[in-house]
Amino acid sequence: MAITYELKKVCKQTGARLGTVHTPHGSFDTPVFMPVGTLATVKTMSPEELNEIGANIILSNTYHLWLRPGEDIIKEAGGLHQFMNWDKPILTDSGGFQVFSLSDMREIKEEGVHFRNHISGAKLFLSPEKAMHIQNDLGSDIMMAFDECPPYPASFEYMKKSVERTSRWAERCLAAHQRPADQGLFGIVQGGEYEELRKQSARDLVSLDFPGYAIGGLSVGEPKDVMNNVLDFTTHLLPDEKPRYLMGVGSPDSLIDGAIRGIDMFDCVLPTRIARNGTCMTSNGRLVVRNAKFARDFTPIDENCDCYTCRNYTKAYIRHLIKANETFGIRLTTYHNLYFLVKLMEQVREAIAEDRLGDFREEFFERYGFNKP
Ligand code: PRF
Ligand code: ZN
Repeated sequence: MAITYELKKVCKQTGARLGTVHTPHGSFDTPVFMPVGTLATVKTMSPEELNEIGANIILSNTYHLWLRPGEDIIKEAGGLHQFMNWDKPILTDSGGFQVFSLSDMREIKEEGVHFRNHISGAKLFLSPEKAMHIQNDLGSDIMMAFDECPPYPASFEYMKKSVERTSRWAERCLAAHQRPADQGLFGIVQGGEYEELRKQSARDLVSLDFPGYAIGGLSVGEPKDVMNNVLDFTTHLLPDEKPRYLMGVGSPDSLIDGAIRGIDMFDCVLPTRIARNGTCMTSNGRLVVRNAKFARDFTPIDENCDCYTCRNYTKAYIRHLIKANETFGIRLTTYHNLYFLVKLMEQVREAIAEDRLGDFREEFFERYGFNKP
């Protein structure tokens, strides 16, 4: 099996899991946050810098790499790892979600999805078989099944039809997968906020015996307590001996609350996206370094951070760079934000090891300002 999960310990205070996922390109400890490298690069970060901050797995996207430069070119380069000079694990999303969030005029059929290219406007078609073929060519360590992620809110009737189609698509993905020996394929549980449908989706997918499972269809506009509630009744439907991945979630509070509900893997564009407009995650909450009040602030972004950015540069300098559109500014904020989340997950793993993730959550939320009304 390409992907194996080792459950090392369960936090006595919260039930969070400490583990390790093994892949053909090495192992990573969980819970983990995966930086997003949509177009075969984590925007502004070199692979050396990703190594330096302690990132041990990154995510990339089938949809974007299929359109540009094309999976044939990446295959010819020797696969995505070689193409981008990253030799640690890579997870690729299937394109399912991106088709629904980025494209115009999509039409969902049993066979697959017809839509228009968000760059050129050309007519395109993506199906379970095609998503598997592209991901086999990319050579990612973890591939995702081709699913439908319905918008929030969706009616029970629509969601039921969608979940059933996603289960049929998952079966087609397994049948089309050409490299099960060195690429692990994860199934994606859907079902929106409906407990009955999450149960149905989990039952269908677990019976297909994937090496890991994702929970999709969350962080699509629903309130946080809806997401936490869905996790409360969904994670325990999944086998203990397989990794669980919550897709598209990356705010610090949701990472901690997800880990407490038994999630092992997370990804999100949030830290890198907000970094590019000058917003930083710090131990005292979000900080907008572009803000005029930092024009003469010669202290680091986060006094409690020992990253390259915080050891060497001031808010005043970074603010100046970003306001002047100097690319070094967004490199510094991106580096800091990713370091912040990677370190946060290290602290979460340490707290699980010592059975005190509940205490850690309280302290973190207090400092970060989540407990304020
Ligand atoms: N499905 C897939 N990718 C995703 C999602 C999903 O539901 C989400 C939902 N937040 C993010 N990325 N395939
Ligand atoms: Zn820093």
